[in-house]
Amino acid sequence: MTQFDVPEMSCGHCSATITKAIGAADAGASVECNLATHTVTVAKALLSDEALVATLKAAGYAASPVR
Ligand SMILES: [Cu+2]
Repeated sequence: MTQFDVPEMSCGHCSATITKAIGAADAGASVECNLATHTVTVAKALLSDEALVATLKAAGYAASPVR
């Protein structure tokens, strides 16, 4: 499980776009978006953290893993 900082995620539309983008790239992943903290938690992903960051970037959101 990895948590990503996604500063530009600010509303339900953003979280829906992000959830859909990750779902399209990795159908088995579970995605939880927290609008209050601007974080996205991805569990059960087959993709690497780097690939998930690239997926979020392609969807229009800069992201970085939280360590
Ligand atoms: Cu939004």
